[in-house]
Amino acid sequence: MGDGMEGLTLSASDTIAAVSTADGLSPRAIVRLSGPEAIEIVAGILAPDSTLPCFNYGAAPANLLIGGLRIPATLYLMGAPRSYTREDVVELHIPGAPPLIAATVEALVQAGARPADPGEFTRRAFLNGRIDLAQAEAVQTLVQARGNAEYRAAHANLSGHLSRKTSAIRNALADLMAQVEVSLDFGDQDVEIISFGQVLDRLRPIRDQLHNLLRGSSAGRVDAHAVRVILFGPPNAGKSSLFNAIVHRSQAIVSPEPGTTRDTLEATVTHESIRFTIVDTAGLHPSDDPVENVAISRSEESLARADISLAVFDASLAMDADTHGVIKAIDAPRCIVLLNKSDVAAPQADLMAALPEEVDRLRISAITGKGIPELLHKLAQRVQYGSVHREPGEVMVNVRQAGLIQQAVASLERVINDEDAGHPPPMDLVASDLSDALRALSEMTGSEVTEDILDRLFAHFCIGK
Ligand SMILES: Nc1nc2c(ncn2[C@@H]2O[C@H](COP(=O)(O)OP(=O)(O)OP(=O)(O)O)[C@@H](O)[C@H]2O)c(=O)[nH]1
Ligand SMILES: [Mg+2]
Repeated sequence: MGDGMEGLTLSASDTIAAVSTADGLSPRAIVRLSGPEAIEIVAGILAPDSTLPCFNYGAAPANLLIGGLRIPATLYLMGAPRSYTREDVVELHIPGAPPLIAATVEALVQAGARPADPGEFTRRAFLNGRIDLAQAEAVQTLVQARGNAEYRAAHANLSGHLSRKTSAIRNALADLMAQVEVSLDFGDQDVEIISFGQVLDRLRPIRDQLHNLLRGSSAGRVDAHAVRVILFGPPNAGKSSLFNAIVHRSQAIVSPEPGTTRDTLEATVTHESIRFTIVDTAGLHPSDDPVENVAISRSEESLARADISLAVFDASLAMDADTHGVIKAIDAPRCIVLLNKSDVAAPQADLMAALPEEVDRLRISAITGKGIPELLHKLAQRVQYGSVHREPGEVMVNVRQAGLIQQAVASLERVINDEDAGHPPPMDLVASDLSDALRALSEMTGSEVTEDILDRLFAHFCIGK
C-alpha cells in the first residue's frame, strides 16, 4: 500500500455481519461475517448438537438456533488471510425467507457482531491490502452489471487490469518527475539536466496512453471469454474423472492406466451465473516418449493460459518425482490444490507438507462427488472476489476514474502547451503540473486516498458487499 494510506484505520477490531444476497424470496440466502470473532459468534448460535466444520475451506451442514427454531444451514469457514477481507470470514447459507434472514442477522448481532455498513466487506478487503481501490469499485460494477460485456470488463478490473495499466503509466510519470526535480535541485550546478524538449518527448506518449484508457472505456467492448480453469497434475490422479464430474458427462476417457489423456479437452459449464471453460490435460510426467512429451508440453501451454489452475493429486499416494514436479509448477495465487481420492484414504502427510503453505486446498473425490459443490462455489468466489488473474482485455473505467484520468491529462497538457513562442516554462511550474497529474493517478488505485473519499465511495455500495 502507498504512503498516502497512513492516516487510515487499518485493522478492524470488530466483527461485521450482513446478508450478502439480494433482497426478496430466493431458495438460499447467504449471511456473511468478517472479523476476529466471526467463528466464536457463529458458534454462539449453533444448535447444541451441531459442530463447526473443520477450519479452512470446509463446507459443512449445521443446525442454527434462531429465535428458538432449529434452522438447517451450510457453513463455509475461510480463515485469515485466505479470505476476501483477509480476516476470518464465515458464510451461513440458509433458506432464503426474508424474516428468517433478518432474524439470523439479529441473532448474530446479539451474539456480538455489528451490522455491516454498505460496502464494508470490500472496504476491509481494500484496507487489508487484498484489493486496490479500482478493484473495489469493480466489485460494485460487477454486482450491478446489466449484461455480459459489463460483467466481463468489471471482472478484468477486479483482477487488477486497470490497476496495472494505471500503475505503469504512473511509474513512467514518476520517473520523469524525479528527473525534473533533480534539475530543479541542481539547476545551478554543472550536472546533466533534462531539457524541456526531453520532458515533452516523454510526456506526449504518457498523455496518449491516458487518452487511450478513456477511449477504450467508452467503447465498452470486452472480450467475452469464459474463465479458464485448467486441471493439471501427475498421471492417474483423477483429472479426467473430475473433468467429467464437473461437466456432468463422460466426455473424457478415464482408465486405471497412467497416461490415458493425450490431448487437452475443453467443455464449458455455467455456475452461479459465471461461465467457466474447464480444460482437462495430460498428466505431467517427464519421459522419453515423444508422443507423451508433446502431450505434456500442451498441458504446460494450457497451464500458462489459466485463469485458475486446479492441481489434482491422488492424495492417498506417497510423494514421488511426478508429484514433486507438479508441486513445482503450482502458481499459488491462482491455484487450488485438490486432494482427490479422499474416499480411499486421508491425504498423505508428506504431500501436505510439501505444498506451498499459502495455497488453497480442498479434499474431494471425483468418484463419490464429495467436495465438488464446494469446489464450484470456490471457483465462483474467486471470480466474484477478484483473485482471478486474467490476461488483459479491454479496460473499463467508471465516472470517478474517468474524472481522475481527465485531471491528469489536463495537467500534462498544461505542460505541453506551456511552451510560449519557443520559450520553455520554468521547471518548477512543470514540476507542479506533473505532481498534480501524479496525485490524480494515485487516487485511481487508492495509493493516495483519504478516509473521506472512501466514505463517499463505499456509501454507494450495497450492504453485504
Ligand atoms: N477411488 C477413487 N478412484 C478415483 C477417483 N478419481 C479417479 N479415480 C480412478 O483413478 C484412475 C485414473 O483416473 P483418470 O481420471 O483417468 O486419471 P487422470 O488424472 O485423468 O489420468 P491421466 O489422463 O492418465 O493423466 C481411474 O481408475 C479412476 O477411476 C476418486 O476420487 N476415488
Ligand atoms: Mg486423464
